Amino acid sequence: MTSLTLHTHWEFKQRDPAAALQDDFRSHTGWNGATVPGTVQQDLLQHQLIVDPYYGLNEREVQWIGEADWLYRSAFQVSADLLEAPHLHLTFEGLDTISTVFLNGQEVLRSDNMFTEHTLDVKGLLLPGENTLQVLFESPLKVGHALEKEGGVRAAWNGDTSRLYLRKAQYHYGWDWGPVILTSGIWKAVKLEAYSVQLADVHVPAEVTPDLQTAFIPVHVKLEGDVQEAQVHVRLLNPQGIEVQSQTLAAQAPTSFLFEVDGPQLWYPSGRGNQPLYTVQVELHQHGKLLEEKSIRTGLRRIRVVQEAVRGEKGSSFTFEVNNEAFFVGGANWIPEHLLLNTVTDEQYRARLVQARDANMTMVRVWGGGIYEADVFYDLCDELGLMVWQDFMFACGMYPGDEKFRASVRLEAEQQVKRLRNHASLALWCGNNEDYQIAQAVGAYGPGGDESKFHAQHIYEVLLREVCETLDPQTLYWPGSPYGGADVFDKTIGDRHTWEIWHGPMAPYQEYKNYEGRFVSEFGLMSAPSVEVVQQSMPEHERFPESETFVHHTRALGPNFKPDGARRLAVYQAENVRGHRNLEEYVYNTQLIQAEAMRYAYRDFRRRFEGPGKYAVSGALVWQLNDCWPVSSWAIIDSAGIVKPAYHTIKRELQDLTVGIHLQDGVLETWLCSSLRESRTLQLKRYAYTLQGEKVAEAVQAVNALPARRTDVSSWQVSEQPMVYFAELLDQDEVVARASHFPEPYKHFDFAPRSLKVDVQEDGVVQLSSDHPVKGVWLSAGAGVSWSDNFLDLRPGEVRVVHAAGLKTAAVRVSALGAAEPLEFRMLVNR
Ligand code: BMA
Repeated sequence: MTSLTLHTHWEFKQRDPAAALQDDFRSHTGWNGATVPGTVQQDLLQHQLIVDPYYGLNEREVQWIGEADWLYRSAFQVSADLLEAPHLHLTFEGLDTISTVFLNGQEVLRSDNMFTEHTLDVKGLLLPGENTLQVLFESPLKVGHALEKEGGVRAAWNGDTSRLYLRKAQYHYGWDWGPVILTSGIWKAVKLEAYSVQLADVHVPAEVTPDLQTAFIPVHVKLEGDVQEAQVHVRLLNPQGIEVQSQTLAAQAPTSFLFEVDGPQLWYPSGRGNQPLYTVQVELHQHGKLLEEKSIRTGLRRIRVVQEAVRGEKGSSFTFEVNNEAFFVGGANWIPEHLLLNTVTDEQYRARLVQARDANMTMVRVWGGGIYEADVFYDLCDELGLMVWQDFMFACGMYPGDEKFRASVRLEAEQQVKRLRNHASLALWCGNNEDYQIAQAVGAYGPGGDESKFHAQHIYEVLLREVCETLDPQTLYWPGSPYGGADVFDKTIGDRHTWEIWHGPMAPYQEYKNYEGRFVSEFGLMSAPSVEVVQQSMPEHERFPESETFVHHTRALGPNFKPDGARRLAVYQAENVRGHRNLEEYVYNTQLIQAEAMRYAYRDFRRRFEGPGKYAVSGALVWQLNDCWPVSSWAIIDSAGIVKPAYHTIKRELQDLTVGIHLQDGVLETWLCSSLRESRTLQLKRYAYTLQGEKVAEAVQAVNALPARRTDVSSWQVSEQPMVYFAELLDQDEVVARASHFPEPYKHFDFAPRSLKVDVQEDGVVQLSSDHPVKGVWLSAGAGVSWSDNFLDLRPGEVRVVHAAGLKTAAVRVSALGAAEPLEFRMLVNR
């Protein structure tokens, strides 16, 4: 097979509505070099024809681009030899979005779905020598509005409502954490393929027997073209790269092989074991010649979602089991890393997913308002041991359900399921994001709801289920997120989005335990991005929280869908901390509140993973891991890749062993959580200190942490006075987990870090200590530095040691609750 990518010599220009289309394509003026794959916005930026939409208020200046039509053209050479090939196919892997393609002036394709690939038979259309491609992209907004005029306005949360009619990444229309940038362009590869016969698809539905002793690895090969005298040769390589089995078959379509592996090397989520990946190599031969080869990586694992009774409670669990082991799944929701998707590098994907893995996460949810992610994303999840909860691309809207729309969705779903189904990391398919929730809000779902108004219900409950059960029967299909139970807020069945905190009634973040679900697939609290991001994205005179620019970079929508992030942030601050005195303190305060909220959330949700028969809460995915532009948002990593304090809080709460304390009616409830496979005998130390740092009580005892569950420890009677409590869990004298309780609300107390000492040593070792309790010590030394631990609560007299990988400067900036400005500590040289 010959495969040529057609990515060079592309040009683009804005469509001139006054000119006839072909005249416009042939015109000599207005063209600029285009990047393919890419988008108009990326090219305009590259040619410095627009301002950076991410800076200041610039987003407003670039809206015209999404309202215009755009032309792309290129010429490519085809040799006479190539034309001889029996089959010639032209493939567009992705067109964004309303597009018409002309080959040598003849219309060959119309596409209105960004998520589908199109393969065209162009035999007979290609010419020897020069050929031309022309692509018209119509304004998604104009087309969407026309469709909306015809079909009626449908309810949507976030973005222009016309988005519901178009199969285009929904966050391009603006979201409560992202700008409006309606891209157009050839956003995925364009290829010309010449062949007699080709490997059209390889499906490897590997399966591990319930006793984990054997794995069956079927390999289904689909060929296209003239299969006479073709042979398919399939090899299985073990994770060490050694061929363990091979088979050859004469090609009929379809061709199936079966490998059987005794004692398979099992794939585990990160932290629970390794991620060995087997490789299936498929070679296609004809007349003794190798025509094509494909390599598929596969992981051997048994993933199940167990829904069983929860002892003494209503409903059922929602527990992921991998290789027969149930464990608490901690993770995060993923949004696209950028609006200009082609600017996201493989390194950026890796960096972000490594951050997730390093935070002890085992799952990422690819959220339905973004995209079916790039292949590299899933490859990395396979390698890093991150399970993927994969939404279909529908979010927060009452989508249409007519025949035409359904046909487009079916094609999209079939292609995406085929593309992703071989990945070891793929753990669950999910119909949509919050479409049941909005349906319930408009009276089309839930108790008393009129489901005849829920036009897309058939897509979620029949169409997508059918596609998944036919093409990927091993992976659970779940109709929506959230879904399950009497209504979308049901705490006892299925997954749940907990937004009573932040959205809705704006409940205090200390109350996460009142808003649990069997699997909490969303919850979160907003904070500002790092000071670095503020500096990079706003002019100096606008770098304060109340400025127009700052508010522009703080979306979040209120009940009337007006941006109200700044207002909600202000309420949570007013309830918990004293007013900020400068930008640094504002950033610190909002990030502290987010981190504290995530501490409550993860600790209280995990506390309910109580053991076999009582998996009351089996997972928690924070909204959201990452950002796509400089913004105040729920992200725990900002758009520069700088982690916020909440990142470290979550990382700690997802360790194999944790200790939890909770002050309730004069007693300090204490418990342990373990993800280990066996019981572990540990030492528990508890302390009480005055705010001034005087130790008033201390207790030490041996405890036994039961495997993969919570273990309760006897409570501690405590004083009426506001005290600071610390708990430390020790394994052979080493502290493996900590918890602390500072009196709340924090604003009533003076926690200023008066006696804080920070010693910056060589090799990135930093020692911290204090004579009195200090809350939330945040160390920073610029982007690129990764701290072994951060956002620390200091117990008086204790010396804490942390490591800063990549520390290049001698100075570390240190913030803490109550400090007006970060203190700077320098390394003492020549001491
Ligand atoms: C969720 C998500 C997004 C949204 C987030 C924050 O429910 O699904 O739609 O960005 O809340 O409001």
